[in-house]
Amino acid sequence: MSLKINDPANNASFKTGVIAVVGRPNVGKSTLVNALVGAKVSIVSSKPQTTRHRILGVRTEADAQYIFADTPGFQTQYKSALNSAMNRTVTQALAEVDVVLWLVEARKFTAADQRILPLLPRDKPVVLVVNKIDLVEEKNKLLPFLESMAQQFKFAEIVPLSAEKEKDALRLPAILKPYLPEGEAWFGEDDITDRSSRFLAAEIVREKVFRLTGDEIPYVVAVTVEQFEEDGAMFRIGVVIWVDRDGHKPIVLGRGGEHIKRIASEARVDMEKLFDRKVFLQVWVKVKGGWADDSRLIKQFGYE
Ligand SMILES: Nc1nc2c(ncn2[C@@H]2O[C@H](COP(=O)(O)OP(=O)(O)OP(=O)(O)O)[C@@H](O)[C@H]2O)c(=O)[nH]1
Ligand SMILES: [Mg+2]
Repeated sequence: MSLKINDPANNASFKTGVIAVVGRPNVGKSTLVNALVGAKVSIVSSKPQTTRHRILGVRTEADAQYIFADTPGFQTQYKSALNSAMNRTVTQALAEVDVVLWLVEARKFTAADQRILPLLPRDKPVVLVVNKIDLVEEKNKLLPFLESMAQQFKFAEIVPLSAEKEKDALRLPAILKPYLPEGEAWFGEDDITDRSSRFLAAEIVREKVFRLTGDEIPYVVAVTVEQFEEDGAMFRIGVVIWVDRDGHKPIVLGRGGEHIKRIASEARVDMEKLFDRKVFLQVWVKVKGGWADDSRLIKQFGYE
């Protein structure tokens, strides 16, 4: 059966709402949004502070449209212009939505999680998602954790799950639906994000840098798209990986360019999957000193 999201007969009961997904870095926000959308609209890595923008991921069902706002992990430990911009993105997202999903990790409630509590709105439903329950070996330890979380705030719902298990994550829409306001769909039934293919291409490259380089490099890297052209049935894409210092460049390139080749080839495979067409990808590495502390460059690189 095809969806008729703008059919007036349906509109009386159609629900559309924006759901902010917030939490400290690395709790699994982007993993969850991707599972709910059914495609990779937001990049994921095992390193904290992977997400730098608010990215909308859209899920459309026969009688509801869920607009999930993935956000950067909120953190107050390190101060830079980039981190302040990321935190502003989180507080703005919280102000503009209908429902808040707050993610914490099962049995790992830290000081960084604690600092999110005062940001939670009192006048909107807040759903607590306790993620990564697959990592809790003794399941009987989960209940006391859920009980202690329930003491912290008046949550609308508490949902333990594993975002990496699609079936588990897909319990959420039905739980959220009662909290969405009635209204027409904002996005077309095939739309999955508000972000352009250009933006997604840059993010895919940034994900590979996060995954394939050591601890320091991901945080001194920004990615811009210099070329994005249709060439017959394929896309020709050229991106620049900006690093902070001359010394970072050889690390990103690797010996004999080994590293950058791997970043480019893994990124190309992901792009071809997401865009469903052949991609010719070129990647350059350039130096722009101090960009993460320069609010002008932060804007230029698209971190508003
Ligand atoms: N074991 C397990 N790992 C998970 C689960 N969900 C996410 N992860 C892992 O947790 C790490 C962080 O996931 P992300 O989705 O990037 O987390 P995030 O909250 O978006 O992180 P930032 O964007 O940095 O704030 C990745 O290595 C994921 O594979 C889960 O349910 N179980
Ligand atoms: Mg993320």
